Amino acid sequence: MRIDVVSLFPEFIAQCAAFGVVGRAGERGLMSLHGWNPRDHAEGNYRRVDDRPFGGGPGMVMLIDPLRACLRAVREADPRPARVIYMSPQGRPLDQAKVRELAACERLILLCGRYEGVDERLLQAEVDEELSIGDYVLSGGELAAAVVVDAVARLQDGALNDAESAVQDSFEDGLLDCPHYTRPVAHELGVVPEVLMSGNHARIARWRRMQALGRTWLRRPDLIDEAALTPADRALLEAWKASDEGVQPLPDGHAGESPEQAE
Ligand code: 4FV
Repeated sequence: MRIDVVSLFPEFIAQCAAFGVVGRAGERGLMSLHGWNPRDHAEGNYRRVDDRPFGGGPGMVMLIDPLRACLRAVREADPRPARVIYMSPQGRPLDQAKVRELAACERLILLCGRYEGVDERLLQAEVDEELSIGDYVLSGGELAAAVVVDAVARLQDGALNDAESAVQDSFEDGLLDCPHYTRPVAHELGVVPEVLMSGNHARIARWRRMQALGRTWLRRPDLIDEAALTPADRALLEAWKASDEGVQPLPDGHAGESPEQAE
């Protein structure tokens, strides 16, 4: 997979992608990452890349031509067709399903905005889709692009060692992940659940599924509604709710009251 990132700070992404799984994906030739600075494609002595917004208001807007010339150079750098993605709060929320889709692409071009954003005409002419990493405002699209690079890199075949396999990822099956434990078995902070020491893989898988269902129901009920739960899942979830883990934490400030009183 090839990823080209258009940014006023291309070294930012290069740094982000130099470590861990992403770094290794690059070393293993599973992904190549290329940074492009639109200022290198700007005209004039000042090589402007932004200007004041029409209609007034604060901040600056990124100019069309430096970005257009830069994108032309990026496209010409490799004959493979690329999907152009603009990272912005106006984009579709990024989720694991979209990450899986992008990870299957041969080539991505990630466009990072700065200032108030990019002239809309450039977006209409050059961008295939807009993606957001969350409902908050960053100072630039680079962090969002780095999130995409990391999330798709680790899904490249061979990027993860089997120990790190993506199969058990959160959201892989639309649920949150189960809790994880490692040595020591007994610690002043608590003891590892006995089932995980049982060696009974069926019981362990069942416990992990129940935990994933319960935590998702408790923390992200929206995901439970979307998840295609089997009758067995529903039974596991009811068992979890009935267990002491399923007891609803009292809302803050209601310590000592019974759940009824707290309502
Ligand atoms: C953003 C987000 C984001 C908005 C103005 C860059 C900034 C500045 N990108 N998900 N949230 N972008 O805040 O993707 O140009």
